[in-house]
Amino acid sequence: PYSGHNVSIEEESLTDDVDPGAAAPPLPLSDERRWSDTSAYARKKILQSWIQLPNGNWELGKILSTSGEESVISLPEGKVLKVISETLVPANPDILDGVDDLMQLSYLNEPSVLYNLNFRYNQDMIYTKAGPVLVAVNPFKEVPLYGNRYIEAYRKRSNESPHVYAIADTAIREMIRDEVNQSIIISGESGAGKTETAKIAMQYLAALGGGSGIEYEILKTNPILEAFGNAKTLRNDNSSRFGKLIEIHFSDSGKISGAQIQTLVQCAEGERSYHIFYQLCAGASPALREKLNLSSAHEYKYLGQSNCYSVNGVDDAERFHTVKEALDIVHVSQEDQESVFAMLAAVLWLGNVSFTVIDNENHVEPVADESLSTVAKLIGCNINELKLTLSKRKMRVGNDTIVQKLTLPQAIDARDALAKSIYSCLFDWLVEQINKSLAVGKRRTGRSISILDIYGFESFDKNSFEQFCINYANERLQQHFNRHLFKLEQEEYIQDGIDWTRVDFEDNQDCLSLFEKKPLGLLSLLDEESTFPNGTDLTLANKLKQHLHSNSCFRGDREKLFTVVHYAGEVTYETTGFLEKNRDLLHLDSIQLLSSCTCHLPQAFAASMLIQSEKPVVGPLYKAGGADSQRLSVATKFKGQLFQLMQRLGNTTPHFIRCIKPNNVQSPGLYEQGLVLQQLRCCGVLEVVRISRSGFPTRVSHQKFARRYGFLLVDNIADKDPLSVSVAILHQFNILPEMYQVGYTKLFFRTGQIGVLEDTRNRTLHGILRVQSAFRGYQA
Ligand code: AD9
Ligand code: MG
Repeated sequence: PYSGHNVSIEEESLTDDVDPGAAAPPLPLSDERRWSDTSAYARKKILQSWIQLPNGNWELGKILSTSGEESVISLPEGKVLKVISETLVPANPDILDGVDDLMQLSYLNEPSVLYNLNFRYNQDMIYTKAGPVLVAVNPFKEVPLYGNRYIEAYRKRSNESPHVYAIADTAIREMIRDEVNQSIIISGESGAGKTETAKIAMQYLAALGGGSGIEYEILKTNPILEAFGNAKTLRNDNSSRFGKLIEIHFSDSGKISGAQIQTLVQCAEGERSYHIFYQLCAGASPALREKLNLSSAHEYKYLGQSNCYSVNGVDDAERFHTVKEALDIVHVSQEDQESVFAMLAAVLWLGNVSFTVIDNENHVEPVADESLSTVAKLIGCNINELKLTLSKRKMRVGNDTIVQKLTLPQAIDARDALAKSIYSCLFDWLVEQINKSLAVGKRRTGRSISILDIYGFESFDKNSFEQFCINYANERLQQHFNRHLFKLEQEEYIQDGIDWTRVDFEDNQDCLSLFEKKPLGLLSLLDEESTFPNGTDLTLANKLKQHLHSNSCFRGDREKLFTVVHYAGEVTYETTGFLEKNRDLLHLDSIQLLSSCTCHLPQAFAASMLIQSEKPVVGPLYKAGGADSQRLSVATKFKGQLFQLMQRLGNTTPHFIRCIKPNNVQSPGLYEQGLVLQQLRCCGVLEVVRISRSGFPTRVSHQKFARRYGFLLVDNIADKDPLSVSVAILHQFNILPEMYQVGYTKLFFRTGQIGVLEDTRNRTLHGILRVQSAFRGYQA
């Protein structure tokens, strides 16, 4: 889009003034025109324009002249360029700089949105509305926007700038007013600020609904879940490895009465392991160390894999005490806490278990050292049983049970699968304890506000199983979003009897069906291939292509690649690792070992693993074991949790927050256009504003409208009903028919239209005031 050649034109000194009258022209009706309104250049009305530089960034230029197909523009550094007019994208007049709702922009194109967010970001205004959605750009530093003073201002509505507090406030009000449960749905990339945003929203709810003391317990779940569920990654020092929905209950009197947490597994490897391991190693008391036979973090193989033992600015020992206090507050007993720490130590020691080769077929056996004996002691099992579990596998073939000896890689897999399972059961168990502590009890009369903190849509150069799962979840959330926004909106128009030539309502049901259809959908086919012992990444890819090639949301690419047409764009996935990540590698022998333990946690874990097996989805390792030994695949478990989550969200009024990460280096003040743009596209922010504006987003009841503008009418209106008054006003001010619709109870306007009337009203009022004061002056 960049013609690239400088032309020799003398620099002209251009005045900066822009005709403010042209600032908010009536919106063109067609969306296409609003996106790239080049016709405006033809009319030579636009003075400023965006030009895309070869590096992809947009720069603001002044249009010096336009002739034929070419325009001459000057850039800020004084460079003058000749470009093809069509490649220019109109810029908004300066008076629209930094508007707090993107809907107010006259030209709603990508560079204008980027610029507006950047303009605000530079002034620490990290929140901006995009129609009904709140956009939050991560400041990566403390910004003075929080705390009691701000909470009070938003409660009183004396501060109206966009904020998480404002969203939380609206949720509370709508919950009370409409008697409908609410949800705040937060999404964004890793490191974009979802978890912080969720905490800020909780802070507001706790401040307004507090009083019983339970709000304090609810806030304390954060340090616990972060310790056990977060880890340092390259993208975020405190990256959540799980998705979370917290449902906060309110009593009839508007006070918080309890909460429920639901989690969603998100499989991904961190750079460091979960924070709690380092915290335990750094902060355990001498007595606890002794009891758990605990060493320092450096001694454990699971913690040393990345050589990253500390996080900048974080004191792990101190954090350990915070977590213990929080556990006290949510009523996890001392005894249970000790069991939890014992499980953590068991996992660490398990990672140190090593193997020796015992025959010439490379079969192995664990070395009977301190690691092995400590694990046995900590989980309360017989050391020989443990040894057997880590070196052999029982399989049933027909009616016979055969025992297979494990080779080194198999034994390592078995060991790691056991450690991972213990940890994930421990996490689930903790959430269960927290839920018990925060439970509202049976008499649940009030309403709730749920906060969802979950990964947003992801599209990288290479996309794997993790992106596959998370994008599927986002597809579901998007449907919820669409349906809420557009269907409800449409219903309102229809209810009010207005002519609703349907705004293109984008439904992503086709893409969801591609994932969910049985037996020929992505998830079913993946599970099926995972059960075949000979299934490979390539056979999976071929199977998908074979069965889905005619689906319009699917495209088979070369070798292991396939593409899904998501709502936020196409994503190409590579099946490498899909089967392995989808299979649950835990042996039945390991579950049996846990159920034989004398300690209560491992027993509880084994029981919960077996409950999972009720709806069998086979993995290759269990196929021989009969139905009772079959366990859920990772994708199926994910889908189940997602359905539960959607069920909870189903009957709520959603409020959306999209978090944006302005740079990849977690540093303040740095705003990378390309990175931001890609996220805006993924989270549908641009689309939302476009669609909202293509409808009639401003609504005013006839009564209110007549009351506000009736006095402007030239004709006498004393005996007229509000609807007639409304229509008379519209006619007198020549509001174009395509700019409004008259409903039974309300008027519906396109964006910006009401502003025209407001201006007239203000001017008239001003006039009246001037006349009045002149009159008073005359009297004096
Ligand atoms: V992940 O998907 O869990 O990897 P999140 O949750 O999106 O990610 P998180 O909330 O953890 O990101 O934010 C990352 C870091 O950004 C935080 O640790 C803070 O240092 C920083 N951050 C985020 N939001 C704010 C804020 N409102 N004010 C100040 C912030 N710092
Ligand atoms: Mg997070």
